[in-house]
Amino acid sequence: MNDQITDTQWKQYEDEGWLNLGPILNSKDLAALQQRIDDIMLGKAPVNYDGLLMQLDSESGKYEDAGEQSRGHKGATLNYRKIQDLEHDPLFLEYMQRPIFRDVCERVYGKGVPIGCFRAMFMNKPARKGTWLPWHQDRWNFLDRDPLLTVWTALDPCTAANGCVQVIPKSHKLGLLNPGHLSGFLTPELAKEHCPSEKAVLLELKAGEVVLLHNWLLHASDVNRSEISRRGFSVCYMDGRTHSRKEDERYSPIFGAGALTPDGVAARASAAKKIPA
Ligand SMILES: O=C(O)CCC(=O)C(=O)O
Repeated sequence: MNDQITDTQWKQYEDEGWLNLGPILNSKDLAALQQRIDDIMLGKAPVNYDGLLMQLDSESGKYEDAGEQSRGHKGATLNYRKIQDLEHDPLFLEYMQRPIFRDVCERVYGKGVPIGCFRAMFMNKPARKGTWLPWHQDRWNFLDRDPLLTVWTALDPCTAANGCVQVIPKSHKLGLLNPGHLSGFLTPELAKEHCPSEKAVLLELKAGEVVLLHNWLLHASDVNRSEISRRGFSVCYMDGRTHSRKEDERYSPIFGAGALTPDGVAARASAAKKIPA
């Protein structure tokens, strides 16, 4: 298992805007996270469902047909597209707080800078389903500074057939192309200009492997044309001093003073309502 990042790898990340860190989860830890996310989807996990943003997948494969993104369980099915706020699950939090990710955060944001979580989300392409996610950069116009780092972990083997993430290398150096995230998919003209298929690199990964993505790197992902689900866990680490113009937004501290702890999270989850009605 890889538990450190080298200066050579870091230079590659800075040049290309992405880096395959290789295997980070051993088979036991991988199996535990796979089981936990399936249990969450099936309504069997000891989590506070009212604290999780959950979205069902689309039936048509079109992004605009995906279910509403809102808090709470939406039925016992593996056909979820997205589940967010997973830092409130002790297993996922423990994984997010591994020393290798602290090291990467220090390289991005500087030593001693508190690190928060902009989002910790499960991104799923159920077998023979999934939704085309158009080309975009990860940027949100209500923050006073951009989060810069996403750590994407394969919970299944990810291939062209099941809708692996694809990227345009070095595109993080193009500056900011889309004005905001939610309406921020590239226009068809910009996608044609910057994301021709011959430039796209498919991030095919083994289960348990991790890629680092610069948040300005153009990325997309296709539908799943296979029988194998494509489960991924995507964590966007931010400078903990970031301010949001949205009054009700709070970001969980992950590294530094006041950071969440797996025990604290587990205790809060067990005090809250667990199993959905
Ligand atoms: O998992 C995917 O298909 C896309 C993920 C993504 O856009 C992200 O992690 O920012």
